[in-house]
Amino acid sequence: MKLFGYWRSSATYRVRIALALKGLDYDYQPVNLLKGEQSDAAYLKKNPAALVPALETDDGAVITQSLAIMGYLEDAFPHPSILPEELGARGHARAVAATLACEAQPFMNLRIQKYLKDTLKLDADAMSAWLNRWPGGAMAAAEKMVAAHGGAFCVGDAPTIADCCLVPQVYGAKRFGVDMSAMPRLTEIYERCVKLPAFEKAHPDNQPDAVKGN
Ligand SMILES: N[C@@H](CCC(=O)N[C@@H](CS)C(=O)NCC(=O)O)C(=O)O
Repeated sequence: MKLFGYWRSSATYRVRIALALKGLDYDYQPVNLLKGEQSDAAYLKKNPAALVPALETDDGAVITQSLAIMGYLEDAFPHPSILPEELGARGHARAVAATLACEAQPFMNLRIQKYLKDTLKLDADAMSAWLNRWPGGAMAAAEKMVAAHGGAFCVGDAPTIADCCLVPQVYGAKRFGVDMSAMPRLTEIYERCVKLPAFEKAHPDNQPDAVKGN
């Protein structure tokens, strides 16, 4: 399998965690977002949305969208699973994952932040208000969803697709200064996850395209 991604992309980071939790090997193909390589003609053939990640399977199929990629990995390589066994908990894990991947991260994606700064000319205070209102607001909802469920991880006592989405979201939130002081459960689970070898392997700093000291 080939994973097209970028070291600091939170959506790529999700997939790297899922691959590592499943113990799967892959060929990592960096797409430099700061150089605009997501819009290169060759890459657009893989993902017309000009976003990373994209996963090319050994059969040559190209799957985009991190949640769909993780769904593919779960279908193709079910053991170990990144979903809880009980059906209600499975649904809940998917809901937490979607809250983070669909309601939080899109509002802090690179092209959105560029548009806010370069086109709408938001200053640092307005950017901070945006980040705390939108990604921060969705994370606050995830905090409640996770707190209602209990367990060492987002849903239960083993990492699931929800934790694959949580860790990159917290990584991005810390990077962009989202206030997480009212999110003790997310913070605690994040701290627990990052100590695990699969999460360590998937960390942005440990990728071949990582830029040191950045
Ligand atoms: N919903 C997509 C989001 C993908 C996404 O936002 N990718 C970002 C990096 S995390 C990207 O490629 N940004 C490039 C850009 O904004 O130009 C997914 O889950 O895969």
